[in-house]
Amino acid sequence: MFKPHIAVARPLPDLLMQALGQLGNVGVIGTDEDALNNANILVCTAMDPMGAELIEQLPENLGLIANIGVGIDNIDLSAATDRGIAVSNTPVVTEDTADLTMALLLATCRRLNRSEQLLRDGDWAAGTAQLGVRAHGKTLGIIGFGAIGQAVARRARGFGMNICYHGPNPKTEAAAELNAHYYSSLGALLSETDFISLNCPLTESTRHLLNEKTLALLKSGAIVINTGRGQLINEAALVKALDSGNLGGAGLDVFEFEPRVTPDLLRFHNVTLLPHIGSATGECRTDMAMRAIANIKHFLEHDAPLDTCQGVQNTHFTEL
Ligand code: 8YV
Repeated sequence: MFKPHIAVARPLPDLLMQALGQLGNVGVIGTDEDALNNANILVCTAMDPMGAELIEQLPENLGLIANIGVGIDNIDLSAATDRGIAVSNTPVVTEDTADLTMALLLATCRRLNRSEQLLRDGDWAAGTAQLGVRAHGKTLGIIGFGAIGQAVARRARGFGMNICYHGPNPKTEAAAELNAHYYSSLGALLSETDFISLNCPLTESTRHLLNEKTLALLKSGAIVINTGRGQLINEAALVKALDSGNLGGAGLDVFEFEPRVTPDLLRFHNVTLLPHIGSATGECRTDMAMRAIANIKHFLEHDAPLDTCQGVQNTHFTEL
């Protein structure tokens, strides 16, 4: 029976390596000298850039790049398509990422980290003096109303928030169900909402969606939450907005220069910083691993993965 060669871009958890081992001969790039030689399948994560140059050099027999993660901005999709290489992702991180988005929103507006830090330092009084801002009754502007954006909206409605969203097109059915109001203008959404949650993919049209110009449109005291991708925000401009006092705070799970965190961000007590843990529950990581395996199996049996990323509508976000 044909045993494919599977190259993995980095060492993966043991159970996943074992499951891959049952499907084919597995080699780790950078560790096993000939991991890429004759590889039929390449397994990677959001942390592994698969640019055009690298894709062009992939072996002739390589037919699938199986990404472990829903976002595929790490992969040059058109270079893969040009080479006839299929690309798959794992769209099973929706609920866990939405949970983390709400956790970041609440932690930031109620100053949880600062209060806890003061308590741990033995300063109970200073901890109790930390006044946050309330979430209920406020308006949340969600940028990107796909599966994750909608899951955030469902949760935020439970917290008594009003929901607005911006994206390339209105999503009338989901919006009616969630009582969410569509803004075709990003600028209008930014200037009228109290919290902003970034839940759109990173593409050429969303890179630095929040920059000096757009951050200046935010309501005074607004709070920005990012569980999408770090490069959606120009961090130098974010630091300026925080320094100006106009921005009320930020909750960030992802960073522009990940895994490096812009040092200036560490100065602010109204900023919550997490190391890209949107999908980091045991259950979600298991779901992701199983989905990647399912994609590989489907590719081996039917010459196409289950979650094919090619031909997906290109998300074009409107300009201001
Ligand atoms: C990462 C994510 O893939 O699904 C995504 O797009 O960003 C995350 O789930 C995960 O942290 C592993 O790199």
